[in-house]
Amino acid sequence: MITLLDYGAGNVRSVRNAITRLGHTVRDVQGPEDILSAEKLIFPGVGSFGSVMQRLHSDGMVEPLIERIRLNKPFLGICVALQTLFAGSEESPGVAGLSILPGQVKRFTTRSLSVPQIGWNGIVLHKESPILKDYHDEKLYFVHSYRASIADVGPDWLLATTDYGESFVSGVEKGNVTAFQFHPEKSGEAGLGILKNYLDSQGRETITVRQALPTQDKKTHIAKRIIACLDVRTNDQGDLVVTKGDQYDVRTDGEVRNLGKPVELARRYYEEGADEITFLNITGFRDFPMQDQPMLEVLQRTSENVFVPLTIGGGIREFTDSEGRHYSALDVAAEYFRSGADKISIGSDAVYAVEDYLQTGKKSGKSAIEQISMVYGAQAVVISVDPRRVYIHGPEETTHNTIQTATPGPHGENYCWYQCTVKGGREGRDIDALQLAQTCELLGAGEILLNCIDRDGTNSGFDHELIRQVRGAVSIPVIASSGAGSAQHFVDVFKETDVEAALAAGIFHRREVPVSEVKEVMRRNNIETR
Ligand code: 1PR
Repeated sequence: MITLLDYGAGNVRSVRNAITRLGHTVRDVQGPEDILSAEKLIFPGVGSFGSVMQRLHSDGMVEPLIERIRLNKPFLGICVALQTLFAGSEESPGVAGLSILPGQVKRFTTRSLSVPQIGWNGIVLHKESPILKDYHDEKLYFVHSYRASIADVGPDWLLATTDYGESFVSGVEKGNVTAFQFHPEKSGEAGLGILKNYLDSQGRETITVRQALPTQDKKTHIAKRIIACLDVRTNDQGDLVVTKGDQYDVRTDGEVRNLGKPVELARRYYEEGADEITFLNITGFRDFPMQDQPMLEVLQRTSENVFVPLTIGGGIREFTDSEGRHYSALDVAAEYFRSGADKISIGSDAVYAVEDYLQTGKKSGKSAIEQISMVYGAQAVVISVDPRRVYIHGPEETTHNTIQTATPGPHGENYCWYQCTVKGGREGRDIDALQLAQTCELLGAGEILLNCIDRDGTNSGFDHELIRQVRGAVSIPVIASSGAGSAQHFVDVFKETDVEAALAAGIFHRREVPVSEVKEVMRRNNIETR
């Protein structure tokens, strides 16, 4: 019996599913007394440092947690839970942590790498740990903007470090108390193995100080992520299917293309080694997702078998239903997080939010981006950009950000700008991709999913010109999307641009290239991969 400290924020479903999958039963902490009486406790930290601490205080959990740790009772903290062990965090100035360890958790200061760190990175082990046994050479999934400093953690606690521009603490352990900055429940089979080690471990009565391991200046490297994307919609027969468009047109001879069932395909991609799965409800701009129960069910069922991050997009916006009931974008997102999503992706609504911002010059605080980012953190908010090239003869023809292009337009135009669209590419707006990405970052987005309508479904490779333009303008991670037709195209995009991840749909659905082959070719080309 495992006791879970779930205070109702974000996606704890995956932790639950992982524990159940490993054959254990989950019990929830009902009150402070359960913290002390639990045989084994898991504390998955979700949200900002301040919101976690506030919640622990209001539920009366702070004292029992400190006492549990003092008594050396089995404890596993994940992500922000590791950070709460410290005295405080730059993320929430003035808020005290559990203060088991001294010092402040700080924001990454690296300028050359995107923040948040999103992706699969390694760990350097500083002492043996029964919980990391067999898995310390694996890449594990991290998602965070703040990190604990090695200087604040003595040898009695320091378990693992990771490098992301700088070295930081990715694991602490003393006796039966362990905490990780990475997410074992999102780290595939390796993560499940780590959780199993914890679930099966026999707590030791006394704390034995383990000998430090030689680390020999080992460094870890973040992997470039490969993401499988499933565009989902109801076909004319009323079935929810994975479809795929050519430049966003998903019909052949008037019929919606049916490339498979969402839950089955997601599982296949997980087993082939996809680092992340994205679902896009491509008719979300007209259907209301809260009535779209099948989509929620797709997520719930997928998260039972898929232990890598899940993103869901389509229809994330505020809505008033036919009975006059109002749902904020936050309500919609919350429903998705509860169903197993780690990130939500916003398309059309982001364009409208940016138009508002550019008109008023002020943040309204009301946009979906701002609200969701405030509650769930920037790393949970992805912006899906759907741009299309507008060719021109010279930059003087537009006020938009232009590029000189190596693939000229139909009339020999050597320049273009990338026009953002809404409603699945049906309507062009007076905003370019660079403006959109930059403004969304300002509003609190944590990642950009950069599609390209001109390349979508063409198998002709990613649009490096677009990717370079946007990647160079933001400091959050960018996912290259649209046009992948071979494993080499992934190698090309990672060599030619600085993107953190690349996404594809058609080649995976049509079984032209499996995810495993993409990774094999990346490895052969010395591109860091999981
Ligand atoms: O506007 O917030 O409701 O979100 C709608 C979402 O649905 C957006 O993310 C938008 O990109 C997506 N979408 C809407 N219509 C379509 C369509 O195809 N008719 N799909 C659509 C866009 C997603 C791409 C695709 C890549 C890779 N497709 O990410 O997966 O281009 O494809 P490829 O590898 O086969 O070239 P909202």
